[in-house]
Amino acid sequence: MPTEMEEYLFDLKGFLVIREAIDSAHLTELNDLIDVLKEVEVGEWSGYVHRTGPSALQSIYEAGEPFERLIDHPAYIDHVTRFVGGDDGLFIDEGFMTIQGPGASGRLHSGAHKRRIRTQFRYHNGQFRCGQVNVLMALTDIQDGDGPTRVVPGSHKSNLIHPALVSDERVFRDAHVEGAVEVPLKAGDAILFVDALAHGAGYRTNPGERRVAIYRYGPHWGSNRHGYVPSDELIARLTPERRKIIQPLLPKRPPVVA
Ligand SMILES: O=C(O)CCC(=O)C(=O)O
Ligand SMILES: [Fe+2]
Repeated sequence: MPTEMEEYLFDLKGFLVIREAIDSAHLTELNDLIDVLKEVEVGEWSGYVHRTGPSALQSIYEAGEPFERLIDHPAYIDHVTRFVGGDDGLFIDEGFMTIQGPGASGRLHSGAHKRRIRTQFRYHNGQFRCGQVNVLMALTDIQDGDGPTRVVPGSHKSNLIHPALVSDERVFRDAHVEGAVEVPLKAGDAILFVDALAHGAGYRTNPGERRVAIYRYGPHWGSNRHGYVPSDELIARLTPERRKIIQPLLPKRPPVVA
């Protein structure tokens, strides 16, 4: 479970950094799988993994056992459970990864002013009830110049839109954004944040690749953000604990009449 201090800081800032969440042997297994998957053409599938753009691979938990281990990794799963709250368990509504080379950047987006239900931050009666808690895992070092994730601490409770977002949601690229901080990570570290937090990837100036896996957790009654369904093979081989997070409810159909 998160410590009292972690809960205080998550409530205050909207994010936490978990150092050395993934060990180096596991990182090697993940990166070896990615080396193969990055050859998939944009728009094509490798099994149930979908390459949706130059940088994105969707349903990455279908890519093999090393990615399945990330579904309920002991380094963060109790934190996620506490911050999503409720008693009926979790659901991953999007599990993907991105690969970003030199010149890539992410725009600043989100912020509590939107009052979105799906991504909301909520705390009531001693319980967190966040609609979407993201675990962003660094699979490579993401230090100065590598495009560290930037966040606006506290913006998960903001009432006003960040002034830099009003006219252009792409301002985050290279300029300093008032109130934002970079979160440098070593490979294996993770940042956990409620999606209502204003955030975005930084601007990569260095050569090489920035690789992150992102699993978004919400309450068990959610639905996949893009409509992806898990493969029968994945459902069959997952541990019961992991299966419940990928498919919390068994699809119910009338019996097939012969
Ligand atoms: O890659 C990043 O640093 C940001 C990703 C992002 O926007 C998200 O996880 O919602
Ligand atoms: Fe985001």
